[in-house]
Parts: sequence; structure tokens; C-alpha cells
Amino acid sequence: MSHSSVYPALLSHRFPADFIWGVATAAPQIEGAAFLEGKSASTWDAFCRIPGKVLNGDTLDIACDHYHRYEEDFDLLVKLGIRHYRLSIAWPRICPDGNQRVNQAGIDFYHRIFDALALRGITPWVTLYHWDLPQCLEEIGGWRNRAVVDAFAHYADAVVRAYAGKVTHWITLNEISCFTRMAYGTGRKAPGLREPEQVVNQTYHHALLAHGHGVRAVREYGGPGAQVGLTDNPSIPVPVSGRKEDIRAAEEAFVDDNIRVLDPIHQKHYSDRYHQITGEDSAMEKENDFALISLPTDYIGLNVYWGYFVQAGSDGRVERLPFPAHYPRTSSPWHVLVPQALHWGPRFVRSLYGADAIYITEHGAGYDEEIAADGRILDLHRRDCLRNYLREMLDTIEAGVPVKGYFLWSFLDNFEWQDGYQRRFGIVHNDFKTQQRTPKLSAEWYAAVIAANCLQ
Ligand code: IFM
Repeated sequence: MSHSSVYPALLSHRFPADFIWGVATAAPQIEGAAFLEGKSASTWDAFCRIPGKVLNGDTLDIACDHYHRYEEDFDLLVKLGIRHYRLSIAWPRICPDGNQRVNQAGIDFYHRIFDALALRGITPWVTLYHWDLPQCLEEIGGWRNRAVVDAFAHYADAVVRAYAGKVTHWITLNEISCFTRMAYGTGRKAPGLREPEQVVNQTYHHALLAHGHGVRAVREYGGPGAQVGLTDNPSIPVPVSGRKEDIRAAEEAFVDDNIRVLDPIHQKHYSDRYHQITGEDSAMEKENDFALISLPTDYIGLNVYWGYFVQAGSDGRVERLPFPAHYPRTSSPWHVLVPQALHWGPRFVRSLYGADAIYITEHGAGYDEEIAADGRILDLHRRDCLRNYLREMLDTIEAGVPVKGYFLWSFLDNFEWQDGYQRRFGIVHNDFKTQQRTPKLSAEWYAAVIAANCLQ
């Protein structure tokens, strides 16, 4: 008897035949070459130089040195059977002055990247903005200043025009709340400010406009077959039971939590609920802003890491349940493990906003793990996390939600923002001294999932 007839794969563990499997990275986190060939400083290059802002004073200067090592990195993708690669373009490499001057060396670099990917049969999924605002734009107010929207429009036009034909899958912005609320509200991310709530809401509004320009640029210059969408990291309330009251409570909480991004984009205006929540701090908008903000997209990208549990209280109101001590989490303090977030997140996006195609553009787990003496990294905790979440994603697909693909964050250990290089999200270990790449157990496991198109 053959091995597969003795141990047949479970039918319920199979993914649709055309399912997209990939890994994700972002320019500032892996490229390095922070000041080479005309690239100017980003807000993160400036932020990491302020003592105390980034763990161990780590900088993005060298990161994974992917700028010089992309060929070997892409060879590794091929070895692992990974055919889809999400990356971002560094805005300060393309428009170092934040104005219309385009840096040809920056344009050439990504041509080399796309050619190297094409040579290996790997499809790029390109994010226009993954948090690296040119510092010169921050100096005139950054996302607080509506002028940044025009600067982004010029940048997006330059990028899409340059790579039309080489790139067909575009993502406008990554995780708006991380470069608005967390950058200008809580101050955890660059530029690390604590502005009043109205200013924060205004940064969201400017980001929505920039997203609209990204969509417009792809429609105008992307060429035949080009597709575009936003990547969001919605807050995901998970109903604690399948009772319809709990599901309704979770859905209501989902709308409220995501009232500044997903809701306005899809409702084509700020709802009454938005105004109720934000009150006098609502964003100021101009006539016709929503014609741009709500341009139709081809897909929604969701980054899903965590969620929280809710139930309907006795009066029917949403009750958020606190996590008990010792609830499972990764090394990132914010990262409680709630696999069902990968079920309910896409489900709510589908039911509320009617998305026809959803891609999980990021999911992964960060641990402060070290390489063992024998040179192996047996990251069973990461494997378990990935598997539990993927199981939930399969249920979602089986429930008819159009989740079309999954990009694991991240390919390589990299610069994890304020947590520097200590927090490792890669399925490939990187030794930041020698730049040696070593696939972890999770990389081998993910390769097996992709090869079989089935959970292992
Ligand atoms: O590293 C980040 C990434 O840049 C955006 N999404 C979450 C990841 C893990 O924190």
C-alpha cells in the first residue's frame, strides 16, 4: 500500500487549487542601504536615532542587507517553493526630496528586483507605502499636512509608470493605523508624536486620500490586468460563541473599531456613527474627497495577527472580555494568539463590505528566539501558531468567504520597528552580524504546505 493511501490527507485540510501562497516583507525592514544611491532619510531613519525609541538603539542602516543580497534571497524563495512575494518600495529611494524629482538609481534598483523575480518565476505583490515617509515631508507636518497627499500622488504615479508591465498586483498602503494613530497619537512609531485626537483623525483622512491616489495611479498607468487594493490591519472582535447575539455584538464592534478606515472607504462617506464616535474631533474633509477615497478596488488585503473576544451582555450591548493571565501569546506583548481572528476578520469584511476577493497579506508570529548549538531553529511555537490560524482560514473559505491567498510575515527575520532586531518574525533566520540566512523548521513546514496545497 502506498504511503498516501495509509495516511490520506484530510479533505478538509485542502486549499482551493488556485490558492496563492506567499511571503511578505517591507523595504525599510530588510533592504538596508539606508543612505546609498540617492536614498534620503525616512522618518524611521530619524526616529531610530532618538535615544530610547528603538530597542538596543538598532537602526535600519544595514538591516538584512537585502539591497545587495536579493539574488540569494530569491534563490531561497525558489528552494522553498514560494512563488508569490510581497515587498514594498521605499518612497525616499524614489523621491528623496519628497517633491517631483525622481531618483533614477532608486528606479533602477527595483527594476533589478523585478527582473530577478521574473527570472525565477516569482510574482511580485508591491506595496507603495509601508511606513517609510521621507523625513523632509515629516518636517512640513508629515501625515498631518494635506500636502503629503499630493506628494504621495506624484510618487505613486512615478512608481506605477516605471513598473507597469513588470508589476500587476499593487497594494496602496500598509496598515493605516500604524502610521497615523500609532505615529501621531500614541507615539510608539515614527515620528513618535502625541497630538490631539482631531489631528490624529486628520492623519487618517489624509491616508485615505493617499490610498485613493494609489488606486487612481494604478488605473491610469498600471496597464492591462493591473489590480490594486488596500492592506488594512483591522481590529477583530471574535464572538465568544456561535450564538447569534454574540455574532451580532462582534459585528457591531468590528464596525466601530474600524470606523476610520474600512467603513468610510466602503460606505463612501463618514457615517453618522463615525461622527457620534469622533464628535468634535472628526476629520475635516473637502468636497469630492470621497470620490477619490472610494474608488473601487480589486481586493482587500488583511493583516491578521490578533483579536479579542466579545459577547452580548444581558442588555444586548457589546461586552469585551479581558484576557486572563497566562493566555497564550508570542514574544510581542500585543500579540495574543486568537486563531479565530483569521475566521471572523475576513467574514465580517465580506458580510459588511461585500469584498469579492480577500488576501491575507500578513500573518505570522514574532519570538525572541536564538539559533541552537547544532545550528537548527526548531520553532515549533511558530509552526503551531501558523497551523492554528490556517485551520481557521480554511473554515472561512469553506463558509464561502473569498479568501484567495495568504502571505506569511515574514520571509526573513528583520527590523521589527520599535523592537529592533530582537523580535524575530522570519521563517528564515538571519544572523545580523554575518547576514547568513538559515531556514527554520517553520520554513520547511510552510514549504510542505505549499507543495501539497494542504495543511500538514
Ligand atoms: O513587522 C510588522 C509589519 O511591518 C507590519 N505588520 C505587522 C508586522 C509585525 O509586527
